[in-house]
Amino acid sequence: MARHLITSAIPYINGIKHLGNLVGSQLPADLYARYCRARGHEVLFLCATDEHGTPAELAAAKAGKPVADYCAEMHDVQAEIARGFRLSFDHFGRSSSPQNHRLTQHFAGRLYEAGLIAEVTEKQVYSHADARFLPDRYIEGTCPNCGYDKARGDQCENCTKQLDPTDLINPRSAISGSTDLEVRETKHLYLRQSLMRDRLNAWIDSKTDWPILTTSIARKWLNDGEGLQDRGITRDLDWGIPVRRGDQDWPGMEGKVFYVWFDAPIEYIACAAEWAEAKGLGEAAWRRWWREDEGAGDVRYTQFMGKDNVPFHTLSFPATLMGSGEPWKLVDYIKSFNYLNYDGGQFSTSQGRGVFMDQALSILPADYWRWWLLSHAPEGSDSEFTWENFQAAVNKDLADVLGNFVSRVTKFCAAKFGADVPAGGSPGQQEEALIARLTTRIREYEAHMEAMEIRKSAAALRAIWVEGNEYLQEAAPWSTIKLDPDRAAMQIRLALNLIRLYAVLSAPFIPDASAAMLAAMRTDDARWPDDLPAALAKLGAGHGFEVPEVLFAKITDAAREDWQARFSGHRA
Ligand code: B3M
Ligand code: ZN
Repeated sequence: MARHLITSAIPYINGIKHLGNLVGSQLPADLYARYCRARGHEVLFLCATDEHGTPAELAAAKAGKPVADYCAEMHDVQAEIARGFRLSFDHFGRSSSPQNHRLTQHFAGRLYEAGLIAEVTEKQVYSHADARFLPDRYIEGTCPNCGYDKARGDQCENCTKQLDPTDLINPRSAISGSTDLEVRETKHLYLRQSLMRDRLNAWIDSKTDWPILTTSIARKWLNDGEGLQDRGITRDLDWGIPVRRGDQDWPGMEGKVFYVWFDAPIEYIACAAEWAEAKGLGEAAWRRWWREDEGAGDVRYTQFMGKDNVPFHTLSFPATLMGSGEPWKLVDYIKSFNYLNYDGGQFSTSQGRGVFMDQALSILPADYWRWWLLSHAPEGSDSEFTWENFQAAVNKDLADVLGNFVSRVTKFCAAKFGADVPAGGSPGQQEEALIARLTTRIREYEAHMEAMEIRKSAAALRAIWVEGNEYLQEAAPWSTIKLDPDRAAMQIRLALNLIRLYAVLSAPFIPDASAAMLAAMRTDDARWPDDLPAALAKLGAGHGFEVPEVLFAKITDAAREDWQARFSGHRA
């Protein structure tokens, strides 16, 4: 038994995530958390909403709501969808929590004392009408290069030229349209990551077991071009965590907040504190997951994220933790993902192209999506969602292979032997051979799950389901029953036990179907099959069972075509 701390990248608060986002962090994290729990480990699985930054402010303004209210509402919306997908977070927190305010200010104070924060005076555009500084991309004007009149302060979309806001002709605020702008001096804090380059390098070098995708991104930022850049960690915004050093004011930083990417990873820690509070546990309860000196020495910490988030988790966040000089738990393994594309293009949040999490649940139950997404996780390279492929996988893997097995076995037994597990007969060579094959396959499945090889795990699980079908085909209890009813009873008893076994093994992928299978077998014994022969004898003669409702309905061509048209773009 080990202790696993598991976090998924925390989704931005503004808007609902698409399936590509889901498969790149929350869903595989859930798979792993469920697996670790099933193997008897102690697990703390955390996620939260990432609530600060300009996008949150602007989305709230667009919705005509105070930003705090907007975030509270959207947090509940995301929490509800996460429940819909059966994401088994121990806590779904909020980066705007008081715990995160305290911890973020604490880290800033420690980094300052360690000489790792620089105060830099910069020139920035201030809008009188909006009463705020404008980030570069919220200033619009005419491009000096091509004359395009909607160029942004950071780049012209038309000719792709990189710009400074002061390059723009007739600059105006993208928020209010006001041209009453002024360049003002303002002070910002920089995290001096460059001073930690050697430490970070050595740390990344020590991670020889990490996926190449993770380490190659980290090395690129550490060593390429100008190397590790110091990063601005403050912004001139109203909404966010006020800049303080621990519990003291920070002279010259009044009215400023920390940059969203500074406080977001700290929420992984704060979320544990929120969890402890919600559970009525004390400080020690969460610190034993996060402080090496308070019990986290034996914790294994795994993070899940899309590749775009890797630099922040391999460099900036570790720099924050190491730089504090305190024994905070550093990540042990980062599982990162490529992108999932949608039907010949990209998922697009702005164009509403692709399937978003709420829409997905409105057309099919969570397990259908979980199975397809996990079995096609973009691990080695980008992967693509197509409706044809989705339809084929659901119909074949879930309906034909697994669903059909469950329905054939239970229906046949109910018709020929009644509503209890039948008595009689004893296993022979065929059964021994099956058990030997299954044992090998289960060990394979476990090895892939432990290595977080998600596609391989799905393939191994499917192969375990196939074994059941092949056994049934070979054993043919519908024929055996005519000559040797005892032997048929033994075969069907084994097959009913396979249903329970499949429920246990499949739960990390398809938790609802797994629960339905256990319920049909009238058991809640979901112990992992460390001893397979024993696991396959759990449901003994006389144990009642039910014929379950159809586990997985097939997707028709008509439904597929309808969805294909509906999700091609321009979400209503
Ligand atoms: N919120 C990006 C995203 O939602 C960002 C991740 C933060 S992880 C600390 O994909
Ligand atoms: Zn231009």
